[in-house]
Amino acid sequence: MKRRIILGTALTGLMALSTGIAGAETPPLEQKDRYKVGFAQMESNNPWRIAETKSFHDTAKTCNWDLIATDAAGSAAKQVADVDSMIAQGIDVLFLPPREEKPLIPAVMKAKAAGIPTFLVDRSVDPNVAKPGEHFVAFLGSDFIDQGERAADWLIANFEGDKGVIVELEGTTGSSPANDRKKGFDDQIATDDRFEIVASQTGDFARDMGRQVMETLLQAHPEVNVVYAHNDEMAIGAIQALELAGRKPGEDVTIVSIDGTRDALQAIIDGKMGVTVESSPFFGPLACEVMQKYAAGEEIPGWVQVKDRVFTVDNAADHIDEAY
Ligand code: GYE
Repeated sequence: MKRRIILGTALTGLMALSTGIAGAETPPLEQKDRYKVGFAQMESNNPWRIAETKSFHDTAKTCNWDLIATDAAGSAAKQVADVDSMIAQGIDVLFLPPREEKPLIPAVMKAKAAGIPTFLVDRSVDPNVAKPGEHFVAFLGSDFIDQGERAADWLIANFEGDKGVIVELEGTTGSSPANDRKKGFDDQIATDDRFEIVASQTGDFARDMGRQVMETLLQAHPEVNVVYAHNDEMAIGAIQALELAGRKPGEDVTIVSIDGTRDALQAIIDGKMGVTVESSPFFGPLACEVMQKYAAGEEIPGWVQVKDRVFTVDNAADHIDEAY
């Protein structure tokens, strides 16, 4: 019995050596004509997520992927289970947008243990626990702190009143964009003493929850004249709540947000929203390019950073046709 355990351990050790799974390196990716690719989407309740999933399906055709795409319907636990099932189906490579920073770490670790290289797309995991170049190859995505700072910069430069009373609608609790968009904005706005954030609450990156939270916060803070939403869906929800309460978004309430959805660009054109800092959902082509470089043995930086634009009344009409 003892002997068998020792043998088993030796065998696992050998396998680990040959595939690199036990070491500090990420698993290699063989160069082949077709790849079995997993894309474990977190939810499909907003245009951003739908555009991202479509981008992966479109890219599958041009990048020779046999794509397995799942939808965790807003549950981190289901997202982990979806990755388990992709591992069981023998995917070559995993693209994972982790819904929250900590709960998805087991999925990253399990993929590595199974010898599957993982690329995080659009959101990241807790960098103190899972690291690029070791547990996953790279994070493909935006600088969320910078996005928050740029939203604050626009407000500082364009707010005309004496006192800005801000309600902040946060994204999904425990997600990297919610953490970082809050930090970037809050730190930057603290440099201008005209502004005060009177309430900051999660709307889970969802339109309807943004509307409901705004309704409640408006009752508690009727003096609010600025809304900073961590994404456009919540900003649109907030606009609905404000209008229902007889307020005039764009006139007596300044709305600043992040993403660049079609509805947000339309709201800017209509004069209801001031700015949206871009956060693009079109990750498919970048995923294809980075994966091919990795398979060719090229060095991949731990963070493949996406550059974002800013949409205001000056350029919203020029970009609405390419929006989603
Ligand atoms: O801003 C939001 C989506 O993770 C960058 O998630 C993404 C964010 C995006 O639900 O609309």
